[in-house]
Amino acid sequence: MDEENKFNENSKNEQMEQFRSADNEDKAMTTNQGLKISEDEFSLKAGERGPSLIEDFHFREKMTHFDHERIPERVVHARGFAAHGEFELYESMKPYTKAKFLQNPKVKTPVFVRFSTVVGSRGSLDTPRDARGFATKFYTEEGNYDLVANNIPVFFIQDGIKFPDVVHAIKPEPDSEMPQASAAHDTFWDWVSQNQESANMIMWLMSDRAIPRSFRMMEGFGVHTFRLVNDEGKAHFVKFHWKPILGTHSLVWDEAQKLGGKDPDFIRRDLWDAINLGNHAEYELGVQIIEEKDEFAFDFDILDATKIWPEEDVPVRIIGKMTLNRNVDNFFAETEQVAFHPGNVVPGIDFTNDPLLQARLFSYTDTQLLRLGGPNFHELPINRPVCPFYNNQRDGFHRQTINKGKVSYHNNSLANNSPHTVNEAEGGYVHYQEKVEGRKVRARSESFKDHFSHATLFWNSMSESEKQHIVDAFRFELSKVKSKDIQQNVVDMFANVDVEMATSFAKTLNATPPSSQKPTVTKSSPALSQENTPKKATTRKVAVVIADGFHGGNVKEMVEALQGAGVQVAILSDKLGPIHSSDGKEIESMHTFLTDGSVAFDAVYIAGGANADKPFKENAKMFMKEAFTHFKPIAVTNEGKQWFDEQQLSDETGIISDVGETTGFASQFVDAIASHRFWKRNIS
Ligand code: HDE
Repeated sequence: MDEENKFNENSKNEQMEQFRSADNEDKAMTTNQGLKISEDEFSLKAGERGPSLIEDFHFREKMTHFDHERIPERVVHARGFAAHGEFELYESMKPYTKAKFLQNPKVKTPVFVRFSTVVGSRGSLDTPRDARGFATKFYTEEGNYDLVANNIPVFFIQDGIKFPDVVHAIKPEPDSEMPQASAAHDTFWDWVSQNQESANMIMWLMSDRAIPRSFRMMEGFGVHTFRLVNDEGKAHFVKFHWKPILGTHSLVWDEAQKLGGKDPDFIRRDLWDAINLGNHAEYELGVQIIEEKDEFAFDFDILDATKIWPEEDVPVRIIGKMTLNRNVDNFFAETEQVAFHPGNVVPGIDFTNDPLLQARLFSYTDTQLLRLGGPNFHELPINRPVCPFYNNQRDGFHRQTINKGKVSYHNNSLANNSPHTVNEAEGGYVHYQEKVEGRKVRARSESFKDHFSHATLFWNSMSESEKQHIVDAFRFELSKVKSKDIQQNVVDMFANVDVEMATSFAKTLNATPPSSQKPTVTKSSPALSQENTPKKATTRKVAVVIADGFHGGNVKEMVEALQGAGVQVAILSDKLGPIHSSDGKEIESMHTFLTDGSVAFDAVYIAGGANADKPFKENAKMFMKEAFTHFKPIAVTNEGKQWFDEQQLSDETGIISDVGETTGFASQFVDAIASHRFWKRNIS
């Protein structure tokens, strides 16, 4: 095999094939020792009504395995969902980095991506207000490179030593273990108001970014400043970005909460279904690059993880695309056992002194030793690099490799000093030789002391509706806080971001409004607003609500137009099975009012039906009213139009109505779906 083709986008899948279990079909059941089993429903007893016998090895094996089937969930990011895919480079990054997977645009690299919520337990829900993890493992020919990112570009803290504190504060309170998967409680907001470096992250957390519509519609950010190092040893500072091709989109808060009950798996289901349907999730990789000489050219410290590099000042250069195109075969073996680590780097990618990053470089292996039960978790199929690995590490729990020979030390003469180290030119990793000097101190750098400018920058960059959502989120969260003092502390803290904003939620809390001293930052960054993200109809989900006696022609035309535009259509009625049109046709209903609320869809088309009974009509009205209050596009025809009119909703923005004759009805609806939400709609 020539070197060029040795590794490709299929390398990981091919490697994993050897670990996949054989098909069970037509096979005799055996114990784990291979012994065929004659009976699997009754334990071995002394007499039919007698005591069970300890010699029943089959019962013992089956029960013992079951008793040990759980491993500790991740201390954060416990609830995750993952998929396989590939990364393809658009342009060589050779001038900046020697990383092999970033050299040749022809090379495709296999990847595995795990998305996650941060706070909730593994069995919690997909739609809480929370940051989302976006961790990518690139299986490169030089070893695994992990870009362990979030969907928010900044973090709560500047120094990793505070991580246990913020996590303890945001997790359920330790006495009652409440609330689950939520920041809306006293300990978190107490922590926030006593740790004001969190201001910028909290603005993001209160924004729509924290309730994404889909993993397919989320940005990803490496957060820290890393280094790219080229062949000549020259380094540049870099920040990594993932930009979703479908744009960055969110739920509305009421919808997110309802989805938590109706379908706690809403977001993982979205990714699973999309991949199965061939709607692969796509993200472009972008880099922001700063020359070493410009390290101090900004009015913030580029090593401070509570700051962004505004895209208007440091443009994001798009260098490649990742496509997630294959679901896992087994959740536990892959999604649960995958172990990411920001310290998994390849030559050409290096660290900086960001004190948050430095702490992470310790924490990930440490936690995985516990979670995965010992030091050999790199041998698990999902974690193995596609390139071979050789060293003198041996033994430990669950060791898979049978290392041959008596030599397991370095230096040695018995094995010709194998395995041997190699120099940089031969691919040996050499740490970037940054010059460091200083006194040992426990201190925050002066350059990390501004906590509010970027929070105000974020606020200034929001559209009117985005601002309203932020204020509403503060209102919601803080209304759940019981301590008046904590509420007041938060109001006072966020007056440093924007006085009007803090005043708006102070009123709801009955707290003392802040004085009118205005923050001085006037700058904004349009790239931060989701108003400016790509918007498309493709892969959006529409409920087509029909009753018996529906207008066959209208519905057919609409369904064809929607499918033609790549929209996913779900037929919904009051029952499953065939629904009959007035002209003798039938369409299969796969969804009902009982199983799916309007929250499960991006838009609704209420076609109605002449034979709809009263309960149907009431359900349909409720369905459209809910979609209306979530600012969604609604199309109505025939009875649907009547029911809409009967509700006397105050506004027709985003409502496409037709009594059968309007031309372009379906295409108007497709356009409305591509607009996603009608924020100007008056829902009061
Ligand atoms: Fe993590 N983080 N983290 N984190 N993190 C973990 O590692 C930690 C931080 C992120 O899908 C843990 O294997 C510390 C920032 C993701 O498996 C743990 C600090 C960012 C995931 C850990 C941070 C992240 C984790 C828990 C501050 C965005 C899930 C289980 C110094 C750039 C990966 C595990 C997956 C998981 C520690 C801060 C992203 C405990 C100490 C900033 C996406 O090691």
